[in-house]
Amino acid sequence: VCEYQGIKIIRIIHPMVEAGISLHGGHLLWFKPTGEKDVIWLSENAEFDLTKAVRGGIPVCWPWFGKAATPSHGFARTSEWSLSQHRENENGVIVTLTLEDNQDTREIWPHKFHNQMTFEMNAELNVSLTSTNTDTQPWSFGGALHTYFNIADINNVSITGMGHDYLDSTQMGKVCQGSDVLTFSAETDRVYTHPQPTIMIDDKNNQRTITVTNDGDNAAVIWNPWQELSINMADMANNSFETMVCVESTIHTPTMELQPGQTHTLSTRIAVNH
Ligand code: TA6
Repeated sequence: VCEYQGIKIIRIIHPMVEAGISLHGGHLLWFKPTGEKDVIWLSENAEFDLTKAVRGGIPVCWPWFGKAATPSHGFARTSEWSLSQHRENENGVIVTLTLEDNQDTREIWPHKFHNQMTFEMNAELNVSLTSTNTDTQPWSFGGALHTYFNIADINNVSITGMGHDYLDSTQMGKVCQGSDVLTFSAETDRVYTHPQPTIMIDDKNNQRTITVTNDGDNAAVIWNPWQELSINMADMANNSFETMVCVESTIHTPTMELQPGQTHTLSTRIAVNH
């Protein structure tokens, strides 16, 4: 564990993989299988500040997605998580972090919970968020594993497996129909409501595809801010939208209800193929 601007980061160096996980936000910051380019994008202008979410990596949006309430994307991504377990052998590394309700979280969201993030890292990355209702009343939640992927050039990337039906967040959630193969030429911010279990990012200029297999979700979000929005974001360099795309394992609408003692796991598995 090292510390950077007050943020504790677990650095993983293993023959199969290098990775970094921040306790602030329970946030994976980088992931690089040996011999591969970075799979996850981290903004060169990322701000490491305990009051904000880091731009890039895999922010944990919970217990809601987007602007459903304040703060945007929930409080998990700006909360301090605890390291609960670390195991490694020749097959890879597993790190688990936990976050439970405390006075700060109950002021924002008045429920008791136990969350566990599990990061299994080898040539692949398997990230899961297991939420348990430790309260005496049921509660509902949404959220996302808001993964930022590192790509060579957004102008030469295509994505399949998102399904057809989506809500367009750039048009106030208008219901739209898309095509099988998705390419990018402008700001894109969409909630796909019937994604396939496996989504493929064809990163042509890197001569690789990334497969994203989500589970426990009911939607897949895709996001690229394009130039104008990036210019307006202090933690993103003006042209860095060209090398990132978010594909997110998401619980959108309807949100998920958990009875006392009940558990739910939201996950994303990420693999690189040549
Ligand atoms: O998942 C897409 C999205 O909700 C976009 O609307 C965009 O705002 C993005 O997430 C980033 O949100 P943030 O709060 O991290 O700036």
